[in-house]
Amino acid sequence: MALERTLSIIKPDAVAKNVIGEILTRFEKADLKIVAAKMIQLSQEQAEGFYAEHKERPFFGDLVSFMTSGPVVVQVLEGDNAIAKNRELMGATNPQEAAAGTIRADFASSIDANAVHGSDSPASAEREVAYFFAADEITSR
Ligand code: RTP
Ligand code: MG
Repeated sequence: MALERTLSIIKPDAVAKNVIGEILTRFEKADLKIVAAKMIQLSQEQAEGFYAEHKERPFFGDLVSFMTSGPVVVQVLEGDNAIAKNRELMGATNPQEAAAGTIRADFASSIDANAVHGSDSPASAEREVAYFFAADEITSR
């Protein structure tokens, strides 16, 4: 299995619900290491740039306003198969379709307020990690 890094974001709804620790615990219990982390308030420009691939989608405006509605916690997770493993822990985008025991099944409220983001491929992981973290902000252990 490949040692990978992936970008995770705890979205404003989950921060507001005070479940940052519960979500981070799931990553740690699944043997993903948190090798970088910070809490930030995204600007409109930052959110638009991050989700640029969805620019033409009908939900883009709602997505950007939701992601800027409060602070988020961005982290880099490292481990075997980290990208797919994190997507499994997250569950489906729509919490009503998310498997029992996943982060979105347990903490998301709607398809917009769906608790977490996770990179969906090695190429997006590389872009997204670099979007939020300089190389010297990521530790190795
Ligand atoms: P994410 O990028 O946040 O990890 O979520 P994802 O891969 O599961 O979903 P994606 O297709 O990349 O969509 C990004 C975010 O946009 C919102 N969305 N709304 N109303 C809708 O039909 C719709 N579809 C997507 C969700 O908040 C989703 O997480
Ligand atoms: Mg996505």
